[in-house]
Parts: sequence; structure tokens; C-alpha cells
Amino acid sequence: MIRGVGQSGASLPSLYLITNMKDNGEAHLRKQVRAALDAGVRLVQLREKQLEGGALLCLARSLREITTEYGASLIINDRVDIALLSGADGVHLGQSGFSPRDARKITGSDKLIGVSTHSLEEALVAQDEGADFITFGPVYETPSKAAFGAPVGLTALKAVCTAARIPIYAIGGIKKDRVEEVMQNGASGVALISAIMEARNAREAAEELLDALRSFNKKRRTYDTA
Ligand code: TZP
Repeated sequence: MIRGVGQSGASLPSLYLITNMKDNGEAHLRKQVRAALDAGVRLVQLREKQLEGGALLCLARSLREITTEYGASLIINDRVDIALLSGADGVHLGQSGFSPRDARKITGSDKLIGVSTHSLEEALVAQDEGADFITFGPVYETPSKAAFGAPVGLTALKAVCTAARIPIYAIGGIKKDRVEEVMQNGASGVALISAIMEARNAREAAEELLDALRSFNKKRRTYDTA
């Protein structure tokens, strides 16, 4: 696995923020995303499955403007059409929508394609089909995925990180205190929703997560060159 570089050669930040506005509304979503961008987050996925096309496109365009201000990348969950219409940098696919290979036929080579995976097999299929990166999880228990059974855990994360060549974001229950553990097990970064979207102070939460990633990467560099 090459840390932080997608199959297309694009370099990927180690923190991947995913939105979920729940009942808080769009203004709150924009506020949390902006606070995260202020802190230094540079990769954001718009994931609002409840929104119909028109409303989703409108929100995607407004997040496109905000992320552009900060030089950050914007990824759209599932909807290749919305990704193209909003000028987003890529699309994030689930297991039940388009395959990465089919999505690529629509997006062309310059968009990023991410895929949600939950097993080694899914991860390797996504890689073979040209995904730039994957999320793997849920690594830990997290309320939104409780209905889908037990989390995959760190051993499975490590196995996927050892076997795959593309960047892997650990997802599911990621808080600042768990960053070091998932990175030690081979993740190239962390993807998360509630740790930032539900934080009282989203800027501070994002800064703490970025600090944890930076201090892990610093330790890893020291270790790698020792
Ligand atoms: N896929 C696997 S776990 C998850 C998704 C979308 C939810 C992550 O949310 P949180 O709040 O960071 O645990």
C-alpha cells in the first residue's frame, strides 16, 4: 500500500471529513465544514442520502465554493451526476451502486473514485476496478452502523492495509484517541463523521484530529529512517 497516493497518482490528505447534517440543517452543516476547513481539513465528502437531486446539487455547489476557497477537495457520495454537475473532485461509491469501473466511464480519468468497503474481498475488488482509495470499516462500534452487526476491528483493518496497494481510510467510531491505533495498523488516514460534524467546537475537534495524525506521521518518519 502506498501511503496517501491514489491509483491515479493524486495525493490524498490523511483526514477525510464526511458530512451528515441529521436534523441540524444546511446552515449548521456549512458552519461545521467551514470550521473544519479553517482547522486545515482538505478532503470533504458530501453524504446526505436523504436529499433529492435538486437540493443535493444546490448544496454540492455551495460546498464546492467553500472548499475551493480553502483549496480543499470535494467528493460526492454515490451520485456521479451530482459530482460532475457541481464540479466536485470525485465520487464515493457504496457497495450497491455503480462499480468503480462503470463510474470511471462516466467521470473520466481526472476524478477521484473512493469506495466504501467492509471486507478484504470488497477492498481488493475496489482496487482491481480502479478505485483511488477506499474506506474500510466500521473499525469500531458506531451508532449509525449498529444495525449492521459487529465492527470489523483492528485485525481486519491490518489485513486489508497489508494486502492493498491503495490508500485506506479507517472509518467508524474514529475519535482523536483512536487515531494512533488505526494508523499503527496500517491505515493511511481516517474518515469520520460525528467527531467533527457533531462537535460543539468543530474547529478545535478538527485541529486535535489533525494534530494526532501529524504526531503519528512524525513518529513514523523517525521510525522509518532509524
Ligand atoms: N461507513 C462505515 S462506518 C460509517 C460509515 C459511513 C459511519 C462513520 O461515522 P462516525 O460518526 O465517524 O463513526
